[in-house]
Amino acid sequence: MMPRTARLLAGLLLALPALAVGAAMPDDPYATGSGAWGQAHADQWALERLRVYTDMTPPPGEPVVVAVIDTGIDYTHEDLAAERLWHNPAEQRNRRDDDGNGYRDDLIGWDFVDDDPNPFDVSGHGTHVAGLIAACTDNGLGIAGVDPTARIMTLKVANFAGQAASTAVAAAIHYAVDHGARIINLSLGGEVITELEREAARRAADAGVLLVVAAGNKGLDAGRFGYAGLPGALIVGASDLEDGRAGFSNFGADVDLLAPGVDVLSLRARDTDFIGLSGAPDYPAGGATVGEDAGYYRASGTSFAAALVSGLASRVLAVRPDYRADDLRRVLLAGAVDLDAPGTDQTTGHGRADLIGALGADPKDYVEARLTGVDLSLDGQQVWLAFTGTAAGDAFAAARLEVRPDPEAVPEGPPEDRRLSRRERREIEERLAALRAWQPLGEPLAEPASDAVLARRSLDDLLAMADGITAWEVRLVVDTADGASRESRLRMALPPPPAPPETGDE
Ligand SMILES: [Ca+2]
Ligand SMILES: [Ca+2]
Ligand SMILES: [Ca+2]
Ligand SMILES: [Ca+2]
Repeated sequence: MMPRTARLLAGLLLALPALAVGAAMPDDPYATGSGAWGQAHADQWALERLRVYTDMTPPPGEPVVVAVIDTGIDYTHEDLAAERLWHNPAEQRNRRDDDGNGYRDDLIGWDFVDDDPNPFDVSGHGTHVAGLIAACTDNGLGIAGVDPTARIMTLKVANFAGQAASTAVAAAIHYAVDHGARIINLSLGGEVITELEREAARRAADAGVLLVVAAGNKGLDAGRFGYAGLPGALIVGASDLEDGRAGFSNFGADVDLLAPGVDVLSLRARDTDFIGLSGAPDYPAGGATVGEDAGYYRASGTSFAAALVSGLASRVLAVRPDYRADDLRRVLLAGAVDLDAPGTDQTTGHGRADLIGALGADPKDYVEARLTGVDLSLDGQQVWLAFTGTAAGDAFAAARLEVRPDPEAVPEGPPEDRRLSRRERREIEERLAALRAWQPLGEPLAEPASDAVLARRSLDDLLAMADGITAWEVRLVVDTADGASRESRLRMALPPPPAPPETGDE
């Protein structure tokens, strides 16, 4: 009979099949190298940071199909061989539409720009994205991909300049859903989304397909930009080498998580230089090209952060094929490494993506604590603040909202003033300590709430709490069924109190 501890250990190892395997670095030179373009960091620092190398054992399940809706792919690249591509099993090259799906000879996907079966990449953007997800790995050549077993479905919607028609994007999403993609990567710009695209995204969500979307590179609140508004989408911003938000990355309550998006190395499509094409100032032609054969390329942007998360999602799904899109989203968020303010915040969302965290998270043991904003309304002379967000999940037990003045706005101690008595100093110290403490904002929540008003408070009330300090911090704390808690924080500036009515004296 096995000793009890050994049995327990065996049970634990069985429960964690993906974590129990030792690390083995792939033999691709850039996977282990550094300084390939004179930089101080690892060539594939992004994969290292996501802890992709911790377990390179091929997952046991079926390859996951990831649709890349982008500028196409250079399928002749030697580090992205044919076996990394999705092939339409019901189609043959015979100028007929064998599977009757409306697309003739769509062997590996479709070119929605020219409406033909050849989605070749003349820009380079789509190839860079695809390489991050599924470049040939452990083949002694170039880079490693995040999920070496994934298959890329190539759906070309953007021309050489990266412009895409909304009809093409919508059609591509439908194609991906119809042909078995489990993940869709959408790393496109564009500020307006159409109802057609929204409908397609809803259909993808209903079909259990995870839509991974780049937050955008304007350094602004993502909520105001196009594809971040698609229903059900997982919105990815970019992090930098120091695990902070990259300055160009959009942010805000809509950003779900970050992934590395600065100086990210991937494949270069033949004869392309998309940074040069974008008209970036001070960029010398070919400056981002890497390797003796110029087959690789480094670039920064939320596009590549999104691609890394698509690869991560694919890798998780390969290990856990029974996960629904919702489960996948939950473990990616719960498994992220918390950055910036504790819990979900406006700068980094749930934090930076992490493979081991995602594989270790349980989608059933999930709670969401997420403050999304503060809405102001005027009722007579009284200004009201409504705090909105989500406090929900299977493991939800209770939730509470709390506020305090921004600790940086609260003085460290009493002023250096000889006239203050000992008693006066003590009183000031007590008052400052009270200001630093969290104070409840309304009644605790006994029931979960999604995208709802979680608490309401008058401006006068808040101003009275803080001696005229207008920089505030709000936090939502959700207690879980197992006694743990998750939180979300939001910084806000209180508006000035409404001006008194004009008296006509002045
Ligand atoms: Ca066809
Ligand atoms: Ca055919
Ligand atoms: Ca390789
Ligand atoms: Ca955080």
